[in-house]
Amino acid sequence: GSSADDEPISLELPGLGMNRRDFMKAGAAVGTVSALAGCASLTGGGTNTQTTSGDVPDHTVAPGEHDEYYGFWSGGHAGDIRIFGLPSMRELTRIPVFNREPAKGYGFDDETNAMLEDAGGYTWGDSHHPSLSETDGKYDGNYLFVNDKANGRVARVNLKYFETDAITNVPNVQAVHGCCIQSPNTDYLFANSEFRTPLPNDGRDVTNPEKYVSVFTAIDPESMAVRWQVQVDGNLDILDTDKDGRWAISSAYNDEEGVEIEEMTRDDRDYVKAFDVPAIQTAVDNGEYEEVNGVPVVDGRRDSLLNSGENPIVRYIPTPKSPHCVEVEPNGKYAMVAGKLSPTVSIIDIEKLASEPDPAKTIVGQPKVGLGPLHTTFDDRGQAYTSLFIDSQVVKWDIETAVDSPDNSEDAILGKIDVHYNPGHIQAIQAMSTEPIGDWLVVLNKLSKDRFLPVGPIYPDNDQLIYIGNDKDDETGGMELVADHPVYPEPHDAIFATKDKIAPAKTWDKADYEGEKEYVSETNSRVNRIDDTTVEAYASVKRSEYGLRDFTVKEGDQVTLTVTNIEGSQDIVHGVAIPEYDVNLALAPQDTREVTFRADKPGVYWIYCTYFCSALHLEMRSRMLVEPR
Ligand code: CUK
Ligand code: CUA
Repeated sequence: GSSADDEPISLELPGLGMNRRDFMKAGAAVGTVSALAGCASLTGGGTNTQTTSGDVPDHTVAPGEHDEYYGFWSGGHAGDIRIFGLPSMRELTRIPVFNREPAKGYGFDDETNAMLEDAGGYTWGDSHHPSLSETDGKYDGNYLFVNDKANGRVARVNLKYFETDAITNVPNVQAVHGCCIQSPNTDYLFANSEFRTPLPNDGRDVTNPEKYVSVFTAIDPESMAVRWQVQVDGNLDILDTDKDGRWAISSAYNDEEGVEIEEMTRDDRDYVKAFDVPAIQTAVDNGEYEEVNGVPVVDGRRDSLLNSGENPIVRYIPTPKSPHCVEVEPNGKYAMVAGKLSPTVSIIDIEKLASEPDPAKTIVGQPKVGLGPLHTTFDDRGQAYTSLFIDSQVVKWDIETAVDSPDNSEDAILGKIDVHYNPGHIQAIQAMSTEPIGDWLVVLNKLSKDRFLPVGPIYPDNDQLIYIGNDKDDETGGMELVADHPVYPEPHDAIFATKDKIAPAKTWDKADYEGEKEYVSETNSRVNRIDDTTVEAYASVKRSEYGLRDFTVKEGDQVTLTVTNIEGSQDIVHGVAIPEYDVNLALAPQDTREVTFRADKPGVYWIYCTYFCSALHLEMRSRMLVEPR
């Protein structure tokens, strides 16, 4: 056709005054940097030529049947988590995290509103990296954690209720990007601040970029309190941990500590940071830190006292320029650092982090995988799958062969498959735990271009399902593209667990809020006037009535409405909507919510239920009568 896609796009990166020799020097293929910016030119107009063969299991799930796996997607700057069933890829629900969300009443009741306000009061977040809690290296189904890149926060989702129950606004950071729990027992939640800022960022040193720092943060996953931080050289990026509770390994860029792109890409090396968690803990216990905004900050810069001895607290491992991600394979033996600007993956031997005095020698393999490697995932057979952003492909490779082959060799490559288009994260079932399954893989493509009906100039992403259960000696190594799935902008990452690992409640357990909120029974629905301007109203709700048929307040009263859904049956949800008062509660069975507002508009306000709950749903009504003063 003659669409804009087919027209050549300049390979120059606007504003980047680098010449081609600089790219080469940076260990990148010619034009790689500009291709990352103007990638549309390199994806081709390719159509899907791979078809599925007979030995791929049916990914569709029959009516009434369940999926095998839970998938937890980050929503990117939508700020939420989305739950998909795999392999059908049906979206099951969304969990609002950093975003207020009316369908679930999140941010509308007093408790969730206060949580969002206490966490900074921002109206949005940018969730990238979901991480499931583990016990003994296996997903335990208790919690999911996720970062907010935009506002430097981390949040916890309680998987009993599939609801966000804590958000921590991390001090001393800007742009929390890398975020993951510490394997194997979730002793810490770790978070990387990507952007370098003065420490503290209170107006000092704004014009002294050499004083900006990036910090690694350890958070207690139960209290969600920040325990300690480590400041380092360069910009921290994405991270993963080993499987033994010792090392947290972060990708990093801008070792030059520049503030403009030319400065950030001047040298030919960057340094992955491997944090020795027990050693940092010891330094904190010994008081070897500076307290900043109430947090002990340990100095992990390359030339610091704690790093200059024989047992540095942070190891600086040289890699090609500007790597993207770190992923540790399920055995915990190797950490894979995808090269991004370099067409390689650097393989770090985790055991060598403690024993090898020369950090460069902890890299035991560097297979050449293709252009723009961003993320790597794993099956249960010692094979890795890396997304190639520029090549718009997934490459399958053999880990031990890559370790045994000379650097930059292609010996380990088992096959490549085209994806559509420009993949970011890639994830196989349970690949982040010690129990990978090795059947399905999802590749999260940043562009969908021609794959779906056009929906205006902001396109959906395209998450593609690939079957990896058949190892074959063919062009793709047996990988088969099975399905395209449009997704609302803009998931970055996903994590998948077998369905037996996740056990959500069907109704609320009122013991979980006893002492904090009153369970309002039908007979205890009432209105209490506390003083001249304060009213508390308590109402039960069931099909098809509220415990209060009406209640009267005076203009200007502060009203706190407490409502309990007294239903015992699963899936019978009721709502409390008050027109013109911006009140919107959603109540699962046995749940109680409170909302406080000022009744500043006299008149009659019909309270109605937002969830269609019975044949008399429309008649299910109450009235708030606001009398003029
Ligand atoms: S980052 Cu987005 S594609 Cu935030 Cu995990 Cu790599
Ligand atoms: Cu309750 Cu509709």
